[in-house]
Amino acid sequence: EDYVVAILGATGAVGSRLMSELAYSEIPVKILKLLASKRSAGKKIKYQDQVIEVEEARPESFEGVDLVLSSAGGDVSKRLLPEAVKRGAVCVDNTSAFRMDPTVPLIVPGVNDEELVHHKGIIANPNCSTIQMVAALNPIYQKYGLKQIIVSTYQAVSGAGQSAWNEMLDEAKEYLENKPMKAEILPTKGDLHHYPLAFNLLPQIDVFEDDGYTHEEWKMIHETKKILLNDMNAPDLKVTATCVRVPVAVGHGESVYFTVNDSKATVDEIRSLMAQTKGLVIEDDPKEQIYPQPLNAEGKRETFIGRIRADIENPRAFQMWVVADNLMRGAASNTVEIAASLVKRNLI
Ligand code: A2P
Ligand code: 11C
Repeated sequence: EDYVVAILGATGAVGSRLMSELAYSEIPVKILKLLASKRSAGKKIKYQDQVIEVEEARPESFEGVDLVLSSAGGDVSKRLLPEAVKRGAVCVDNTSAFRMDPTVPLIVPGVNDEELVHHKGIIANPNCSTIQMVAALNPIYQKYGLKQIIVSTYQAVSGAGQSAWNEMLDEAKEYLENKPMKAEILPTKGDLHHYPLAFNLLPQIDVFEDDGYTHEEWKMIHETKKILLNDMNAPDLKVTATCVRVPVAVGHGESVYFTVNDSKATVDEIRSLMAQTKGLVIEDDPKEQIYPQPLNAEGKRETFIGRIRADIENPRAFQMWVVADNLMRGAASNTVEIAASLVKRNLI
């Protein structure tokens, strides 16, 4: 059976990669519909040997659609995905709109695909920074159990969308020409203040919660628990995060400190466990100065891991450095892999 597929947010930074990942996948596509805002209606985009005209996304756009891949922001998903489900489509959503809904599976392929059977029309794709961390930690969690995760992220500007990415490039030019840098989007659209990212670091991704954490940090905590323990508030695993935006175009870096339950875990075992896991690539040779870098991860589907070492003072704790392309591993590849898993399991 071939599917009618719609990409919602096709003109965005993730949208273009959803198209290429769909073409790369084994999902049989009969018709592809490209949906975006009114601004993009009529724009023509190449897909394989066809030229497809972008349509404005409306509830009726989903008539006859089997599968929706969506990445047009949380508000658009909240408004349109229930309309798509009503019309019989299954939606894989790369926004935060439905992730914490207990009836919506939150999936990292290779980690918790078995949850897909419970879907009721919408499947959520986790936040990019959560995906790469959970992908790296899952084999360790399965073998040794995890007690605590302390993560600091170094997140690329593309995570904030194409417009934020363009803003940073403009700022870089302004800085080099000794002009004042104009900031209107970052750290996050619609917030009280905006700051330049070029030649800077912003310890704010998404809005602040009342407890002093940002919403990005909140997502890393609760999504990790939902994916690994099936409960967004699971008390057995302690997770805390500091999320920082860095002036990198593509590729999130994460310094991950984790404590295991099993005192027999060693660095060598952890390294070989991760090396045997599909989708993980070990780049870890301090003598040769080999470690993951965003520039090398760009365009790749894998998660890259290096700097694996033991905490000198705590035999149950370890550190590692994890890098992945946030638009691919953290978004488009994960979304399309979820869709492929649905097809394979006959769940569409
Ligand atoms: P458009 O290009 O027409 O604005 P990014 O994450 O790179 O910012 O991309 C966001 C994506 O979401 C784009 O494809 C954008 O389309 C789409 N989008 C934004 N607002 C809407 C909307 N109201 N309805 C449908 N798509 C939208
Ligand atoms: C960023 N992680 O880098 C965010 C982008 O919940 O899907 C993804 C937001 C989300 O800004």
